[in-house]
Amino acid sequence: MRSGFVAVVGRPNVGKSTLVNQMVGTKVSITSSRPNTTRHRILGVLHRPGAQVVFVDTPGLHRPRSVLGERLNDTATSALSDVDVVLVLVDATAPVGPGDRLVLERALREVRRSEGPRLVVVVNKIDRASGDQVLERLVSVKAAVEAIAGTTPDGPSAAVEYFPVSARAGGGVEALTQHIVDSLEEGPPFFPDDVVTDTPEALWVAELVREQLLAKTHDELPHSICCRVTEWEWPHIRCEIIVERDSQKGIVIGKGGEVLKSVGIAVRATLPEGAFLDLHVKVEKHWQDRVEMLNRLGY
Ligand SMILES: Nc1nc2c(ncn2[C@@H]2O[C@H](COP(=O)(O)OP(=O)(O)OP(=O)(O)O)[C@@H](O)[C@H]2O)c(=O)[nH]1
Ligand SMILES: [Mg+2]
Repeated sequence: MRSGFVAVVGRPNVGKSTLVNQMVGTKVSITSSRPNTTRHRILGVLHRPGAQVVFVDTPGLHRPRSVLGERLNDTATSALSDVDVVLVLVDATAPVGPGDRLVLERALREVRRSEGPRLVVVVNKIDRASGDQVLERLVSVKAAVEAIAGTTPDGPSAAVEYFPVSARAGGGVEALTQHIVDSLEEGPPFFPDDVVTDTPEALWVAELVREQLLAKTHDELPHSICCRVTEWEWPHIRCEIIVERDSQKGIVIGKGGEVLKSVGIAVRATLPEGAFLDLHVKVEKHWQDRVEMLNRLGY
């Protein structure tokens, strides 16, 4: 039996959660076109004959503008320790920039430690880039790795591997997954065969509500939303949607309650039949910068 932990890190929005879902074969992490969608360390367990891979999805590393942002970065950075492989994702549709270099620096800091993880760099979204662009990203991300780690034959950059993939369409993902499985060492499974994640049910429902809200609202709102389940007495689930301002409350509810209603319908469709989802919107001024609030919300 081979087994191991694989941390997936990168700037916000590069497709980390989409890739983890694709590799695991089940949706374990919510995704959206907005940056900073993932706010927790989310596990996704891949079961293969003779192998188990535990992927660790992380919040996108970014320049924080709130205490929440700092905590998200801490969550992502701390996921790098005690893993066997670090997957750094970059986006094929954008040039390799300072945000990517910061991620590579953090990853290489771990890789350099003795018994540190191996580094695999993944160029994602190749379905939206030309062949020339993909090639340019592969070359420039390799140059960035070498600029940070040096080019000595037995140095950390010599062992880094590069994979172009489309996390959304699936292209290249099997080659990457197989490479990871083959590179793991002998070890016991960490989870039973039928377990794909350790996310508690209540947190998952709150995440599904937030995912729908991210898809259905605009502007600055996505960053201001937090969801949490406050009551779970099956089939009755009460989920609170926290926003920062009174004006945002109206947007989340929608004209005649239409936004909230469509969110409820979409989430209920993914839950076992009979679920009764009660959504409440609440204003908590500046919750993203209030330490005691963040503690209570589990960030
Ligand atoms: N075209 C294309 N879009 C992709 C691909 N992978 C992800 N996306 C899209 O990119 C957006 C961000 O994807 P996520 O998986 O949420 O990105 P993330 O890196 O987890 O983002 P954060 O959690 O905010 O850090 C979504 O709209 C995805 O559908 C891909 O391979 N091709
Ligand atoms: Mg994510």
